[in-house]
Amino acid sequence: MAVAAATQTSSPSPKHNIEAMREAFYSRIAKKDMAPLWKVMRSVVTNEPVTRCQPHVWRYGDVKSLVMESGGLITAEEAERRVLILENPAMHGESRITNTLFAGVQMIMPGEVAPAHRHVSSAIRFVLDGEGAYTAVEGEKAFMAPGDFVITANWAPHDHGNPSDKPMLWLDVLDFPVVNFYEASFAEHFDDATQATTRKDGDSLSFYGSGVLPDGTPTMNRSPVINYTYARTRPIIERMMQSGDIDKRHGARVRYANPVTGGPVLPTMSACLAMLPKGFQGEPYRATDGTIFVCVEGEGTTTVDGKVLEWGKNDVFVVPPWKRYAHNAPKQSVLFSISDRPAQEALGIWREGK
Ligand code: GTQ
Ligand code: FE2
Repeated sequence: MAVAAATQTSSPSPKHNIEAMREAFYSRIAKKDMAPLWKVMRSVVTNEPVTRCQPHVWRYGDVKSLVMESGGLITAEEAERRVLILENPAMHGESRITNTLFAGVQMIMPGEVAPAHRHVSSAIRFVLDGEGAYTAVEGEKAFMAPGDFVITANWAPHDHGNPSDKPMLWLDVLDFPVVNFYEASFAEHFDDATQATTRKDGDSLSFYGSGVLPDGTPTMNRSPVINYTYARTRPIIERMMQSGDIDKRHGARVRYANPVTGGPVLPTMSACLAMLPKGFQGEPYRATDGTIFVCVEGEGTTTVDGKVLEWGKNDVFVVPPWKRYAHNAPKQSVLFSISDRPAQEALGIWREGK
């Protein structure tokens, strides 16, 4: 006691004093562009994933009428791409649905052309409405129908057109938040609005997606198949379901694969198609990849982190990284999904859990 009292007299507040010394030190090192790690350690090396991304659903009724309305305001040619961005409610103005992925709904009206360009960002398109519009990718036209899944790989030239008599709408998902995070974006705009198509329509699917490969096909980190049609994929999940091959969390699910390697269709994004049987009550699941779902058929709910998202045909919903979710389907339903899982796996950071 006497010692403490003596200390206090000689130095009124050693605690205050050390704090003041630390603060003075922090200001001095800030001038030399340095900062103490110990002040931020727990927030930069977090024990669990931290995300600003919120679970959310975009109902197709709203999306379709607003996208149609945008058709009266701007042409595809003027807009370059007439797309309404699906912005995560917690990230307005950041052009993203999760921290790593962009999503938007694009419309091409009859007779319109969206001019040819290419960029480092990879894209997937998932067709929601219309039939007979095409996307020309790497010299091949892929005519699209609802439920079709089309990829545009890194630096692949692409333009879209609609020779049909109905508007076509699709969901675009691109990885440009990732490309921009690395500050590695390039793009090129071609003088000709449409690219010369050098291959026959459907060549990529018949060459690479038929159980054979042109001899000497090199290994590649993106799929050589451009269009994965619903007509070919749906019967597979239906047969899986009939034979009882149903995952307790995901339903009867296939993963779209690169036929050369068995790996994901793109190095940054992977996609799945799942059928949920009538009355499905999925077990809870979580993983570090933020996932975008589209309801292709049926209706149901997905409970994400305690929040119930209701979905029906063509609704889009997002599940943030590491948030626990479980699907419920009172009717037989089909869900398409896309996420940044391959990018995380390539870096060795992807995890899943219950
Ligand atoms: O269709 O090429 O939604 O380049 C965003 C960027 C679509 C496209 C988007 C794009 C495209
Ligand atoms: Fe593009």
